[in-house]
Amino acid sequence: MTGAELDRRKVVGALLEGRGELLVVAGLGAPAWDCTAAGDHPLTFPLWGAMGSACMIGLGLALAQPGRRVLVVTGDGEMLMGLGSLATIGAQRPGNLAVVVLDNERYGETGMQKTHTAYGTDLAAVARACGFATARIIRRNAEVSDVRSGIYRGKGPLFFQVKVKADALTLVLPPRDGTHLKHRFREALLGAQ
Ligand SMILES: Cc1ncc(C[n+]2csc(CCOP(=O)(O)OP(=O)(O)O)c2C)c(N)n1
Repeated sequence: MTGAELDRRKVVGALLEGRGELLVVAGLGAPAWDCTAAGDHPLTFPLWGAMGSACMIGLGLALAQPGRRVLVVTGDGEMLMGLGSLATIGAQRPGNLAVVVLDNERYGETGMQKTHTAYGTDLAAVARACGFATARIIRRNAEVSDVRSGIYRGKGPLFFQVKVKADALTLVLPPRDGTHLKHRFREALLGAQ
Protein backbone atom coordinates (compact mmCIF):
# COMPACT_ATOMS: atom_id res chain seq x y z
CA MET A 1 0.00 0.00 0.00
CA THR A 2 1.02 3.60 -0.51
CA GLY A 3 1.37 4.62 3.13
CA ALA A 4 -0.98 7.51 2.34
CA GLU A 5 -3.62 8.51 4.86
CA LEU A 6 -6.11 10.40 2.78
CA ASP A 7 -9.44 8.86 1.76
CA ARG A 8 -10.18 9.82 -1.84
CA ARG A 9 -13.98 9.94 -1.40
CA LYS A 10 -13.67 12.28 1.57
CA VAL A 11 -11.20 14.51 -0.29
CA VAL A 12 -13.41 14.77 -3.38
CA GLY A 13 -16.52 15.28 -1.21
CA ALA A 14 -14.80 18.17 0.57
CA LEU A 15 -13.65 19.72 -2.71
CA LEU A 16 -17.05 19.52 -4.41
CA GLU A 17 -19.28 20.47 -1.49
CA GLY A 18 -21.22 23.65 -2.31
CA ARG A 19 -19.52 23.68 -5.71
CA GLY A 20 -21.79 26.35 -7.20
CA GLU A 21 -20.88 27.02 -10.84
CA LEU A 22 -17.64 25.02 -10.86
CA LEU A 23 -17.12 23.01 -14.06
CA VAL A 24 -15.67 19.55 -13.40
CA VAL A 25 -14.01 17.08 -15.75
CA ALA A 26 -13.53 13.66 -14.16
CA GLY A 27 -10.93 11.22 -15.47
CA LEU A 28 -12.06 7.68 -16.24
CA GLY A 29 -12.42 5.06 -13.56
CA ALA A 30 -12.27 5.73 -9.85
CA PRO A 31 -11.99 9.55 -10.08
CA ALA A 32 -15.29 9.58 -11.99
CA TRP A 33 -16.87 7.29 -9.39
CA ASP A 34 -15.55 9.59 -6.62
CA CYS A 35 -17.12 12.65 -8.26
CA THR A 36 -20.42 10.80 -8.70
CA ALA A 37 -20.32 9.67 -5.06
CA ALA A 38 -20.15 13.36 -4.16
CA GLY A 39 -23.39 13.85 -6.16
CA ASP A 40 -24.15 13.35 -9.83
CA HIS A 41 -24.17 16.85 -11.34
CA PRO A 42 -24.90 18.26 -14.81
CA LEU A 43 -21.76 20.41 -14.62
CA THR A 44 -19.58 17.33 -14.21
CA PHE A 45 -18.31 15.68 -17.39
CA PRO A 46 -17.18 12.20 -16.39
CA LEU A 47 -15.06 10.34 -18.90
CA TRP A 48 -15.78 6.70 -19.68
CA GLY A 49 -12.71 6.37 -21.88
CA ALA A 50 -10.27 8.74 -23.59
CA MET A 51 -7.56 7.88 -21.08
CA GLY A 52 -4.99 10.69 -21.02
CA SER A 53 -7.38 13.39 -22.24
CA ALA A 54 -8.92 14.79 -19.06
CA CYS A 55 -6.52 17.72 -18.73
CA MET A 56 -6.86 18.68 -22.39
CA ILE A 57 -10.64 18.74 -22.09
CA GLY A 58 -10.25 20.86 -18.97
CA LEU A 59 -7.88 23.22 -20.78
CA GLY A 60 -10.32 23.64 -23.67
CA LEU A 61 -13.12 24.46 -21.26
CA ALA A 62 -10.98 26.89 -19.27
CA LEU A 63 -9.99 28.77 -22.41
CA ALA A 64 -13.53 28.79 -23.80
CA GLN A 65 -15.06 29.87 -20.48
CA PRO A 66 -12.59 32.31 -18.93
CA GLY A 67 -15.26 33.55 -16.51
CA ARG A 68 -15.77 30.12 -14.96
CA ARG A 69 -13.58 28.02 -12.69
CA VAL A 70 -12.64 24.63 -14.11
CA LEU A 71 -11.47 21.58 -12.15
CA VAL A 72 -10.01 18.39 -13.56
CA VAL A 73 -10.12 15.46 -11.12
CA THR A 74 -8.16 12.51 -12.39
CA GLY A 75 -5.96 9.54 -11.49
CA ASP A 76 -2.19 9.19 -11.58
CA GLY A 77 -2.43 6.55 -14.33
CA GLU A 78 -4.63 8.79 -16.45
CA MET A 79 -2.35 11.78 -15.83
CA LEU A 80 0.75 9.78 -16.74
CA MET A 81 -0.84 8.82 -20.03
CA GLY A 82 -1.37 12.50 -20.89
CA LEU A 83 1.75 13.99 -19.36
CA GLY A 84 2.36 16.23 -22.36
CA SER A 85 -0.86 18.05 -21.57
CA LEU A 86 0.89 19.64 -18.59
CA ALA A 87 3.33 21.32 -20.97
CA THR A 88 0.45 22.62 -23.08
CA ILE A 89 -1.33 23.97 -20.01
CA GLY A 90 1.95 25.55 -18.91
CA ALA A 91 2.24 27.25 -22.30
CA GLN A 92 -1.34 28.60 -22.14
CA ARG A 93 -1.40 29.33 -18.39
CA PRO A 94 -5.18 29.58 -17.87
CA GLY A 95 -5.79 31.36 -14.57
CA ASN A 96 -9.10 29.52 -14.01
CA LEU A 97 -7.90 25.91 -14.27
CA ALA A 98 -7.03 23.52 -11.44
CA VAL A 99 -5.93 19.89 -11.75
CA VAL A 100 -6.30 17.47 -8.85
CA VAL A 101 -4.60 14.11 -9.32
CA LEU A 102 -5.83 11.46 -6.88
CA ASP A 103 -2.57 9.56 -6.63
CA ASN A 104 -3.05 6.03 -5.30
CA GLU A 105 0.14 4.95 -7.11
CA ARG A 106 -1.95 2.31 -8.88
CA TYR A 107 -3.98 1.59 -12.01
CA GLY A 108 -7.03 0.88 -9.89
CA GLU A 109 -9.54 -0.16 -12.52
CA THR A 110 -7.39 -2.83 -14.09
CA GLY A 111 -6.16 -4.61 -10.97
CA MET A 112 -4.10 -2.22 -8.86
CA GLN A 113 -0.87 -2.50 -10.84
CA LYS A 114 1.73 0.02 -9.64
CA THR A 115 2.13 3.21 -11.65
CA HIS A 116 5.30 5.25 -12.04
CA THR A 117 4.42 7.38 -9.01
CA ALA A 118 4.93 4.26 -6.87
CA TYR A 119 8.54 4.37 -8.11
CA GLY A 120 8.98 8.07 -7.36
CA THR A 121 7.68 10.04 -10.33
CA ASP A 122 6.90 13.49 -8.93
CA LEU A 123 3.99 14.78 -10.98
CA ALA A 124 3.86 18.07 -9.07
CA ALA A 125 7.50 18.72 -9.98
CA VAL A 126 6.64 18.07 -13.65
CA ALA A 127 3.75 20.52 -13.45
CA ARG A 128 5.97 23.11 -11.77
CA ALA A 129 8.61 22.72 -14.45
CA CYS A 130 5.89 23.17 -17.07
CA GLY A 131 4.95 26.57 -15.64
CA PHE A 132 1.99 25.92 -13.34
CA ALA A 133 1.51 28.80 -10.90
CA THR A 134 1.06 26.35 -8.02
CA ALA A 135 2.09 22.68 -7.96
CA ARG A 136 2.08 20.75 -4.69
CA ILE A 137 1.97 17.26 -3.26
CA ILE A 138 -0.79 16.96 -0.64
CA ARG A 139 -0.55 14.28 2.06
CA ARG A 140 -2.56 15.51 5.03
CA ASN A 141 -6.17 16.29 5.73
CA ALA A 142 -5.21 19.72 7.06
CA GLU A 143 -3.95 20.64 3.58
CA VAL A 144 -7.22 19.86 1.80
CA SER A 145 -8.59 23.32 2.60
CA ASP A 146 -5.64 24.81 0.66
CA VAL A 147 -6.62 22.69 -2.33
CA ARG A 148 -10.20 23.86 -2.02
CA SER A 149 -9.33 27.54 -1.84
CA GLY A 150 -6.97 27.10 -4.79
CA ILE A 151 -9.71 25.53 -6.89
CA TYR A 152 -12.29 28.23 -6.18
CA ARG A 153 -10.14 31.33 -5.80
CA GLY A 154 -6.51 30.66 -6.66
CA LYS A 155 -4.56 31.99 -9.62
CA GLY A 156 -4.12 29.10 -11.99
CA PRO A 157 -3.03 26.95 -13.42
CA LEU A 158 -2.92 24.99 -10.19
CA PHE A 159 -1.84 21.38 -9.72
CA PHE A 160 -2.36 19.22 -6.65
CA GLN A 161 -1.02 15.68 -6.49
CA VAL A 162 -3.06 14.27 -3.62
CA LYS A 163 -1.60 11.08 -2.16
CA VAL A 164 -4.57 8.82 -1.35
CA LYS A 165 -4.97 5.33 0.05
CA ALA A 166 -5.06 2.55 -2.56
CA ASP A 167 -8.53 1.35 -1.57
CA ALA A 168 -10.86 -0.45 -3.95
CA LEU A 169 -14.17 1.25 -3.20
CA THR A 170 -17.73 0.58 -4.30
CA LEU A 171 -18.49 1.75 -7.81
CA VAL A 172 -20.80 4.77 -7.92
CA LEU A 173 -21.38 5.13 -11.62
CA PRO A 174 -22.49 8.25 -13.51
CA PRO A 175 -24.86 7.92 -16.47
CA ARG A 176 -23.23 5.70 -19.11
CA ASP A 177 -24.32 7.43 -22.30
CA GLY A 178 -21.59 9.78 -23.47
CA THR A 179 -23.87 11.73 -25.81
CA HIS A 180 -26.32 12.31 -22.98
CA LEU A 181 -23.47 13.47 -20.71
CA LYS A 182 -22.19 15.88 -23.34
CA HIS A 183 -25.61 17.40 -24.01
CA ARG A 184 -26.42 17.58 -20.31
CA PHE A 185 -23.18 19.41 -19.59
CA ARG A 186 -23.53 21.73 -22.57
CA GLU A 187 -27.10 22.66 -21.68
CA ALA A 188 -26.24 23.27 -18.02
CA LEU A 189 -23.38 25.52 -19.10
CA LEU A 190 -24.83 27.35 -22.11
CA GLY A 191 -28.59 26.85 -21.78
CA ALA A 192 -30.86 25.11 -24.29
CA GLN A 193 -29.80 26.07 -27.83
C1 LIG B 1 -5.89 3.89 -23.67
C2 LIG B 1 -6.36 3.08 -22.51
N1 LIG B 1 -5.51 2.23 -21.88
C3 LIG B 1 -5.92 1.51 -20.85
C4 LIG B 1 -7.21 1.60 -20.41
C5 LIG B 1 -7.68 0.74 -19.26
N2 LIG B 1 -7.82 1.50 -18.04
C6 LIG B 1 -9.01 2.03 -17.66
S1 LIG B 1 -8.93 2.82 -16.19
C7 LIG B 1 -7.29 2.44 -16.04
C8 LIG B 1 -6.50 2.82 -14.82
C9 LIG B 1 -6.72 4.21 -14.36
O1 LIG B 1 -5.79 4.44 -13.35
P1 LIG B 1 -5.75 5.81 -12.61
O2 LIG B 1 -5.94 6.93 -13.56
O3 LIG B 1 -4.53 5.85 -11.77
O4 LIG B 1 -7.05 5.77 -11.71
P2 LIG B 1 -7.39 4.95 -10.37
O5 LIG B 1 -8.58 4.11 -10.75
O6 LIG B 1 -6.20 4.15 -9.98
O7 LIG B 1 -7.73 6.00 -9.38
C10 LIG B 1 -6.83 1.72 -17.14
C11 LIG B 1 -5.43 1.21 -17.29
C12 LIG B 1 -8.07 2.49 -21.07
N3 LIG B 1 -9.35 2.63 -20.69
N4 LIG B 1 -7.63 3.21 -22.12
